[in-house]
Amino acid sequence: MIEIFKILITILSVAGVSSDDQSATMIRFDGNADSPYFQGVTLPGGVDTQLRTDGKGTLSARYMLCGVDFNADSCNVFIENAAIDGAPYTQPSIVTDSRALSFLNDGDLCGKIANEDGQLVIRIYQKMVVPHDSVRQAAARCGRLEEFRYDVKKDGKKLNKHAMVYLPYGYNPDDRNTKYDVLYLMHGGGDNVSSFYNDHRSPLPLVNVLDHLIADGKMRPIIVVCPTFYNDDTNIGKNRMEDAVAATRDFNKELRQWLIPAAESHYNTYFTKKVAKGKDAVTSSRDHRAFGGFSMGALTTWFQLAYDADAVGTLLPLSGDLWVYDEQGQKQSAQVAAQWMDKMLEKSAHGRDFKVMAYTGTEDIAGNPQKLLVGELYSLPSKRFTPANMQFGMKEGGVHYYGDINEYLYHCLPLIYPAK
Ligand code: FER
Repeated sequence: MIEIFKILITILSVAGVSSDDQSATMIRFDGNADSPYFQGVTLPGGVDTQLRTDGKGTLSARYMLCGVDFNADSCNVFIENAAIDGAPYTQPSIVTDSRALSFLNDGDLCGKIANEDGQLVIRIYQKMVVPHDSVRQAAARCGRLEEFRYDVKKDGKKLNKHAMVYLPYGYNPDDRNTKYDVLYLMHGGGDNVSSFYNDHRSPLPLVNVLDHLIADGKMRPIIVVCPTFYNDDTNIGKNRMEDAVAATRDFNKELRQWLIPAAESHYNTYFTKKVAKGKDAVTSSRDHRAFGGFSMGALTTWFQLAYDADAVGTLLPLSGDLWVYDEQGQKQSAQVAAQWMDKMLEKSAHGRDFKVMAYTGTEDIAGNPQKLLVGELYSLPSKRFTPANMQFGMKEGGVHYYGDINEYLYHCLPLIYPAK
């Protein structure tokens, strides 16, 4: 669920009437909305009508918000928020003249009413797309996985490393004119180049997600490259944190210098070494490249954005926050991490020109840390991160493993790679 509105409610008056078996209550209220998507207040006239017939209760709150959206455009938002007694979520309907928020007019929405220390809070969410059960089975037309090997020079040592590559159904290596966007996906601590595709713990292999989305015309075919921040596979099952953090921080260098030139010359992609004088080949093709990862791979992704936003246009940190340390090796707060990111991006030619699609789960160990980080990024005075370049979703009940992570990819890949 993607939180769009957070509205603090102040009750103005309550009027009620009852008969033997029915009751009606009308609650007039004011609301104050403040979220990265919209800031504003209710216009006079907001009322919640609660009806009770034969012990069954319904409520319907109707109100008009007036304010500004994340593009700083003035707009009105009409909300009808309906619920039945005992249901965990409300059913909102929205009418707005905001262009930035126009996705809400026919959006798949839900809402939640909470009482937080005596303050009534209404939240309205956009639902994330959930794969149908059939996606858990193999598709009729399948892409294929193959190992890709490439050379790296690191710390004065020559290494031959591997990545696991997904090639979509119909990919023809000889057809150099049909080019594909490339998504790099980095595994979590102690995992390896195959973890996204077919982790033994995951009921939803990424291969199925990709095959189905492509076959159903929900996204265009892409190439997925799963590398490793480790030097080899001897770390499988072991997650030595100090080693992993350094490796995730440095991976952007390997990506730019070794992996992109090797993989994207070998496969049919938009990367070409023939670029105009003064232009850089990796940067020139960044709009056709995305980088994402799970957990320590999400950390790799945040570091990728911070150190080399010029190399990738889209970033998918999945269940992981950003670890920034002080000189004593103490992990810093989300606020300090966000400020560090802001400073790093200040130096980049693409420091505002990126898309972050960040997702996690409410039961995920990275859930709260990532939510805090995203909140701090949205709150930066530089306004570098807004809903225009960063989406953040949280799956109710989502946990820290590839089954849920691949669901987040099912939600966001069609947004990044709409079918042509
Ligand atoms: C996080 C929570 C957990 C995170 C990483 C982890 C980078 C990784 C845990 C592990 O590998 O054991 O927020 O962000």
